[in-house]
Amino acid sequence: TKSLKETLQEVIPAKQEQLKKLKTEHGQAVVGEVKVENIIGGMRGLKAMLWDASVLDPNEGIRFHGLSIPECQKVLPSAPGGKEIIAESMLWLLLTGQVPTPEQTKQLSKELAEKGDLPAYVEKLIDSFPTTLHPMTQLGMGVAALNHDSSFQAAYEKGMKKSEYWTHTLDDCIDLIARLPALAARIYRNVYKPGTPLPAINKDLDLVGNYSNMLGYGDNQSITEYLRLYIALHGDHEGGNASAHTAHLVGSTLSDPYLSYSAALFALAGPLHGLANQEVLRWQLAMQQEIGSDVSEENIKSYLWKTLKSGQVVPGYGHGVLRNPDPRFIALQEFCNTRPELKNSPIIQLVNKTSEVAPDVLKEHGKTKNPYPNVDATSGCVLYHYGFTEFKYYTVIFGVSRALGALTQLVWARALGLPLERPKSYSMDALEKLVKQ
Ligand code: FAM
Repeated sequence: TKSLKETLQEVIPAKQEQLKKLKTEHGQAVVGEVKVENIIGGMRGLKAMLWDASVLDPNEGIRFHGLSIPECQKVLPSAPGGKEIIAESMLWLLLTGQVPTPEQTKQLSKELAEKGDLPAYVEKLIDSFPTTLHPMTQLGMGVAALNHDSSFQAAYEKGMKKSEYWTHTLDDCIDLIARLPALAARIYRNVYKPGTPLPAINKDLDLVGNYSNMLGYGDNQSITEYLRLYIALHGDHEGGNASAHTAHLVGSTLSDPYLSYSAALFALAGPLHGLANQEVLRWQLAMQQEIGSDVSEENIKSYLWKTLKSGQVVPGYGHGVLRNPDPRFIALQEFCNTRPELKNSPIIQLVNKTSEVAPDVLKEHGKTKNPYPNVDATSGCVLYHYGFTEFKYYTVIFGVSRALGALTQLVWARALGLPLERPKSYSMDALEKLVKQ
């Protein structure tokens, strides 16, 4: 059985060759135009980044190395005794472009569990934070502090060859992914369950199985399976989203993976990005309180209008790229539909009903280019149903997940020798001058 590193060693030369060919044969080909509105509009729609592991089609949604979410659910190995995709099999697919065997997945689980303990100084750092510090701030700081042990940084200082960048990047990325559950669970325990003992990492469990266990949900197979699915599905969403892009940008300066991913986490902490799942829950609960048990279309509609008229966005709806219901939302809905306790849960029923009513209201409102639910329209509400009600923590789970894709790309950026990212900016005066020419 080939290890992850051996598999990567095999696939990298062909990709390096592909890039070289693309550059020499098509380097001057034009893929689009840049309008002033793109420059003003947050570069929306510009085809300007290389990101190999996943591509987001506006209508169809995400594909990981060409595989749709239902296809991934069919072919990617799950945890022993489980049914859902696990982080290890998604990570393997993202990194190598290949579907791992159950044996390879298990081997990777074992490697991650063995590397999963936090260094004592990071435990101390996390324990020193006030419990009122937002969990995402704590996570970002903890991840940055892990760079104390960066293999990439140490090798760079000694003077490594460019061809060795990726192996050290991979070592750091695997170490970081391995340690995320212990870090994220420690934050949860400190903030929400102070004084309760944190279970040790179980070497026979997968990454998310351990995470769930350390959070205190290890006995609940249903929530553990949900976390596995959620974390695998959220792993990557091409390169232009704020967190992935931040990791890529910071990594391009040859900052190590810990610093790069910590920067990404602070982008994820914004309400228009990763914080949306906590916002959705807050908003759905306020709706539930206002409309009470009469979950009629009319009541939901008028609550939606109330939100819009007060100048707020409807959280969980719209997307920078997608123009259809998010297939990740659909996959989570299907997870709920196959479990009676979730199907009958009042909050899930409200989410489902809202997803039927909101698109027409948002179309009538006429602003958003995508009136359909994104993944966060339901992700936090499922956790809430399970009694996992500390919604300020939800983005941390997203942060554990997004590491899979953002860190994959760091490995590839170094393997492909991608340069420092440096787009050209203009002042308004300079732009005016440019368009008048
Ligand atoms: N409710 C009300 N208005 C909305 C809206 C929504 N859900 N989504 C977009 N709009 C507005 C938007 O504010 C903008 O208004 P202005 O012209 O007044 O600035 C207009 O519609 C055009 O926006 P767009 O081009 O359709 O969307 P953007 O690409 O600018 O923004 C989002 C994309 C996701 C930031 C935006 O749809 C939004 O704010 N959604 C609600 C928050 C949310 O659910 N974020 C989670 C995104 C998620 F996928 C993730 O990162 N996890």
